[in-house]
This record gives sequence, C-alpha cells and structure tokens, in this order.
Amino acid sequence: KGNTALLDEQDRALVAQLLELDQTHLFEGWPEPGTDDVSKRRLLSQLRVLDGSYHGGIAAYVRNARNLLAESRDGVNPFEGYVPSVPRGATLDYASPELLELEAEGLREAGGAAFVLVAGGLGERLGYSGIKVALPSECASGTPFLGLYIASILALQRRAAPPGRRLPLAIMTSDDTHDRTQELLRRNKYFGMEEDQITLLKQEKVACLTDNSAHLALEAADRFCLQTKPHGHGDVHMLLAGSGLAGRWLDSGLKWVCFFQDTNALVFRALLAALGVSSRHDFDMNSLAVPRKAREAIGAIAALTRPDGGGAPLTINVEYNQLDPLLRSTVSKEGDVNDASGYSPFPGNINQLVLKLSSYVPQLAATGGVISEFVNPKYKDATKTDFKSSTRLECMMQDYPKALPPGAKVGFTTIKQVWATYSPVKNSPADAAAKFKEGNPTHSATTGELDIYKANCLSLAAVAAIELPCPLQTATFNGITTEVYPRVVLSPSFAPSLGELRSKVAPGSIRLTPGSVLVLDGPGIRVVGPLVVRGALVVRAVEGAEVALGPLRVDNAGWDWQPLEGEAASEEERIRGFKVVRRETRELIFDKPGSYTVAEAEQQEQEQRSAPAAEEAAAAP
Ligand code: UGB
Repeated sequence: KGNTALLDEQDRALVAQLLELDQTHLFEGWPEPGTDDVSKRRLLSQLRVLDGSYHGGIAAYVRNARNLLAESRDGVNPFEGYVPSVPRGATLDYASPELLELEAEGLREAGGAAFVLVAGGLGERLGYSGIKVALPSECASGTPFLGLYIASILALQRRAAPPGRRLPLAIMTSDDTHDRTQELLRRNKYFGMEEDQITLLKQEKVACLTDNSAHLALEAADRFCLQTKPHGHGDVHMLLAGSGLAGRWLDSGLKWVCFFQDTNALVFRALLAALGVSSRHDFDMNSLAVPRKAREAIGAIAALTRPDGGGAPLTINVEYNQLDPLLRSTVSKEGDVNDASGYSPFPGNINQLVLKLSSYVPQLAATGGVISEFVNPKYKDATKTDFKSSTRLECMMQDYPKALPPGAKVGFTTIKQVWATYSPVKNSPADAAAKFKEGNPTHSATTGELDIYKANCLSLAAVAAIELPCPLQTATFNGITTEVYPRVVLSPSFAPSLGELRSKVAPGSIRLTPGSVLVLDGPGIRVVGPLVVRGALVVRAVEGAEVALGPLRVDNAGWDWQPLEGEAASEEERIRGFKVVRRETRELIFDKPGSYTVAEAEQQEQEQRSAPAAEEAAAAP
C-alpha cells in the first residue's frame, strides 16, 4: 500500500485490474518506498508494455489463458468431432503449361500485392548467432535472404505495378531481431527499396504462466521482472491490425497480401502461380504447399469436416505433432504414413500464404488479429495441476482460416516438385545430418544453398531446353551427401518468372560443365548463345543496359565448393560445411545503359579477368 505513490494514474488502473485478476503475488512483499523503487518501476513499465501489445490488454490475455489452460487440463481435443481428409486444391507441375499460364495471371495480380516477411524468430534450431535474414542465400553472389526478397519484390513492381505504385513490404521483427534487421537494411541502403516502402513491426513477447489459474510468472532471480516468451508468428495478424497497415493497403487499392518465412530462397518461384490460383478461384486464403514426407516436421493441410453437422468444414494446417494422433483416432490406424507415391497424402504447409485483403481487413477489425491461440503446458504428472516449467499462449499465422466465416474460400496450391519451391534453412548441422540419415529433407544451410543452384539449373532445362551435365558432381558437406548442380544464379531482376526466363534464354543456348558457375544479374541480359561455360562467368548489367550474350566460350579455372576439413572458417561457412575458393572469374560488368553484344569476336574488349573483384562482390553484404 505504501508504494501507491510510485504509481501514476495509468499504473493504478492496471494494478487494480491485475489485483482483480488474482495477480496479487506480483506486488506482495514489496519493500517500503525508497527501497528498490527503480526495480518496481521497471516491473510496472514491463506490465504496461505487455498490456499495450496484446489485443484487449493483459486482462484479455489472462482470461484467454485460463480458458485454454482449462481445456488443456480437461483434455479437450481441438479437433474433437472433426474427421480429416485430403483437401482439394491446385496441384501443379513446375514449368508445366498450366503453371506458366497461372504464373502469367499471378504476375498481373502481383502489381496489386503487399508482402509480409515474418522474421521475429531467432532460429535457435539452426544455431546461428546472427539474424537469419542476413545469411547469404547462396555464396556465389553472396546475396542475403533479405536482399533477395527485396530484389524479388522490386522486380515484380517494375513489371506489374501501375505507374507510381510501390509494392509495400512489412517485416515482423522481435526483440531478438529488430535492431539487427534495421541495421542490415540501413547498411545496404534498403537493398534498393525506398526507406518508407518498408515497415518494421516489432512483436512483443507474452507473459509466462505458472499454473492453471494463469498466474503470471516472475523470474526466479529477479522478483521485479516477469518471465516472457515469444507468442509465435501468428502475432503478425495482430500487428497488421493494430498498426492499421492492412487497412491502408486495402484503401490504397491493393488486393492481396503475401506472407513468407525468413529463409526460403525459392519462395518467389512459386508465389506467382499461387497468386494466379488465388485470383482464378477468388480465394480468401491460399497456402502454398509441397509434397510432404509422413512425420516430416512441417504442418499438413487437411480438410476437417464434422459428420455430426456440429460445425462448418475447415481447410486448415494441422501441425505435424497433431496430425498423427488425429489420423489414428479417426480414419487411419497407421497414423501419418506415406502412400504409394512415397509421400503423405496431405500436402505440406510451408507457411507462404496469399490472403485476399478485402476479406482479411474486416476479419482483422472483428478479431483485432487475435486469430487463434493455443497452449502447450508440460505437466509434472497426470493430475495436470503443476507445470514442469512456466508456459505461455502461442499462435500461428496459418491458423487464419479459423477466423473466417463459414463459406469462405480457402484453398492451397501444391507444386509437385519440392526442389522448385521449398528449401528453408532451419536445422543445425548435427540435426540436419541426422535427418539425412533418416532419408528426410535436411532443411539445412547446406541444402538451402545447393537447392538454389538446382532449381535454377532445372528451370533452365525446363523452359529453355538447356542440357545439364551428366553425370552431375556429388559431394559430402557436413555429413550430407548430395548431387551438386552447376552453380547457376539467376537474379530476380534478370527473370522473376519462368515465363520471362523462357523469353530471355534462347532454347538450347547454354552449355555448362559440371563444376561451372554462371551468375546472371540484370534486367536487360539475354542469352542468344551458344554460351559455353567451363569455369566461372559473372554478368552484371544495370537497368537500361541491354546485353546480348553469345556466341561466347568461357574457359577458366573457376570456383570450387570445398568441404571444410577442420580449417578456420566463418560461422556462415561452418553451418554449410563448405567454403568457396575463387580461382579465376570472367566478369562482364555493364554499369552504363546502352546496347551491348558480347560475342566471341568482342571478347577481348569486354572481358575483365578479376578473381579478387568477384570475391569482393560476393563478400559485399
Ligand atoms: N517467427 C516469428 O516471426 N515470430 C515467432 O515468434 C516465431 C517465428 P519457424 P515453425 O515451413 O517448415 C512453421 O520456427 O513455427 C517466424 C509452420 O508452423 O522456422 O516451427 C520465423 O522467423 C509449420 O506448419 O517454423 O513451423 C520464421 O520466419 C511449417 O510450415 C517463421 O516464423 C514450418 O514452418 C517460421 O518459424 C515449415
């Protein structure tokens, strides 16, 4: 009581509310005024942040927590009464005529899209000390994930947005990633975007809970500090609602919002087709999906229906740990198993979502963006009264369909070829090696990079009839043995869609030897061919530089992806298990607008042999 003088009016209201919510323990035994006042104020300001960052405030958080904890204690199954089945959606072959048609439709729609990157996760599973979006997506160009995403959005803006429209990007950060994301952007001049085109939305953590009554947990070593933990990527909806950003996007004439994760370099290869599917079916929500191995740690998209008629059917992500018990208790004694195709019949959710703004914004207004939460306490024993450690509410962005009214159109777009669309960087080398042994995708820094080259090579093969070396090289990096495709990097500015790639590379015009490197970066580059690369060729052209390549033969010592053998290496190299040794490079740089032809006869004029310059370029970010 003596401490009330420390409180201003806002604190008083908040403390009164907390006392009413049975949170007296937070203030019990406070020393007399004059002792620990700074610490007391620290706790009060932490409570204010927690109150202000949750829709409905801390009172709503505690009430929601009590309900969910009671349901968890009583064993309420969130899927009770629902029977899962494989939903219907668009299932496409990469580079098929159907996909190319949808991609063209999606490209038109991209001119009316906003983009949201969820990048609040620290990536503990990867064991990397930096932020994940700063990691090079691949080492040939050294482009960090964030730079790649921004280049992709700018490439779409350039091709599809009406004059004067800038496609907005929102990035969800957290205390763990905010400052470093801001710094990465600043240091790289926003990767070519205008500063005010990007909005950073910082998610706050939520309070931890000690028991089923949702008492807020204090740190053991500091009685003036609440324990907090991340609330999950579902916070993105609350932030887009609270900031008013989604509403402003709708008001400015945008139609779609595309969500994506922090480390999947292939996302923009499939996104256009998904936008095309969304447009064609007028989907309120469309999830990009991949074939999924049974028990693989990615969520499964399932249609849930209630045979008893007790609720509307839902097409929704079921997390991998929930799918197996749900299947066992309903339609399949075997649980989550592969079918004859070698994959689970349920498509894998990769959390790349396309939402229709005209239905999203009203849902945000109705729910404040608190879409659906869950709690996962670890109980000490079967009585489910005590927790092993404190717990908290969590939420996932893909749960959005739970907020939609019955009759909403929810679908998915599967691209059958996983290599074309999904290879995130999530697992540490040790975990990745274990997954490799089990025959599962490793989702490692090693494959995250090598799959970019693979996707680029196979895209060239599919749309421009480029013959790939046979056999391919194989290598073992960090215990993962894999085929290694020629290191081809096709920047988004060169070709953000398969259709454009087809128009820029003449059929059969490129020949790559097994260890070759080819980097094409610039909107005006065209491969006329024949272009033969034995070694490394890097071509960069600024906007306005129209470059016709070929006939051209490049023959140099090139670059090697060398397995690490205990030598000193950077953290980025260690998580990949290789380093790139650049021996010799042919670099063709066109830094002024104009029309250029690089043909055999003109090679002497154009070329600059400069291995060190290439190293510099690759290390720049
Ligand atoms: N993220 C945040 O921005 N804030 C947070 O609080 C947490 C995460 P993870 P997860 O594609 O393989 C998801 O940790 O949650 C960002 C789907 O739920 O990499 O284990 C974080 O920065 C699952 O259905 O993934 O699993 C990152 O960008 C499946 O699709 C993103 O959220 C799985 O991804 C994902 O965070 C998958």
